[in-house]
Amino acid sequence: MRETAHLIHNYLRSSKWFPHIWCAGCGIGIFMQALIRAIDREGYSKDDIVLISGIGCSGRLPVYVDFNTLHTTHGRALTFATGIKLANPRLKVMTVMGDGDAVAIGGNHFIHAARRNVEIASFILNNNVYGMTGGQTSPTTPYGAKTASSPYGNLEPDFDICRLAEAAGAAFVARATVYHIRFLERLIGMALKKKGFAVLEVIAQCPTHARRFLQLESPVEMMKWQKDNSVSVDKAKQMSDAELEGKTVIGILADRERPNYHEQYYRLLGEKFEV
Ligand SMILES: Cc1ncc(C[n+]2csc(CCOP(=O)(O)OP(=O)(O)O)c2C)c(N)n1
Ligand code: SF4
Ligand SMILES: [Mg+2]
Repeated sequence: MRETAHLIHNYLRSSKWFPHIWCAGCGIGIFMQALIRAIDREGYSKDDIVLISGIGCSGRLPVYVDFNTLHTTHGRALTFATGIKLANPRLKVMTVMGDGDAVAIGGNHFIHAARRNVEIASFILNNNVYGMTGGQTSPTTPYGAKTASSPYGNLEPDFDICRLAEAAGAAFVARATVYHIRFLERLIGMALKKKGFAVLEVIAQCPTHARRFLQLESPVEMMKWQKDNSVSVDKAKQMSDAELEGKTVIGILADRERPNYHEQYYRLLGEKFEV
């Protein structure tokens, strides 16, 4: 394990952009630490990696890390990422998106990036809410939750991001929480190495907005909830639907080989135009 000082010096724009904007106890910083550690452990050169985000609290992450970075428009991280991967396939392309960013406004881009199997490691920080804009309902807000935009209770059923990704064709689909940080780090490493569209949903608490409707006392309680309510994929296979109610299944949910988009694209270019 590399020293913390080395990680801070090497990977954070600490003299330029800090202090960061995140609230005390937010899960996004924990993910950022796991991402940096995973990148360092896998030995990627900073020049060979690109991190792209949309807009949101999670979308702010590329501002703080010293890779090639792009902070784009809400819901469009995957469109920029697809263009970058096609223009320069040698780059390791990653996105970080919020739940709203990825599957509300960006939902169509998400489905089609999975269908095309573009080689992007896609990290979705699911805090069950629109954090940045003041706590509105997102597609992963629980049914019945009282939020800024559903003061009498959310009438929409919530969405399973991983099931959507798997059905749409993603080559790698996994889920982790920020509580299980070492496990999270390993899954980030696996997503980075996948030669296709890799989706890692990360359950990350928003203590400022989601804490109230999840009826939890503090960021610590939110992380304790992640610990107490998570079950591994293997354990989940032994459990009934009733036993799985309210649980978060963590681990690898899909891992398969499919032709990826940029390799097919360059093969076609070579055949037709001798590029
Ligand atoms: C086209 C467009 N529509 C709406 C917004 C306003 N907006 C900014 S962030 C956001 C939602 C953020 O929620 P999420 O993606 O879950 O990220 P979080 O802040 O929770 O990390 C919205 C609606 C915008 N910036 N651009
Ligand atoms: S509003 Fe929520 S998601 Fe945004 S920084 Fe604060 S705690 Fe984190
Ligand atoms: Mg969110």
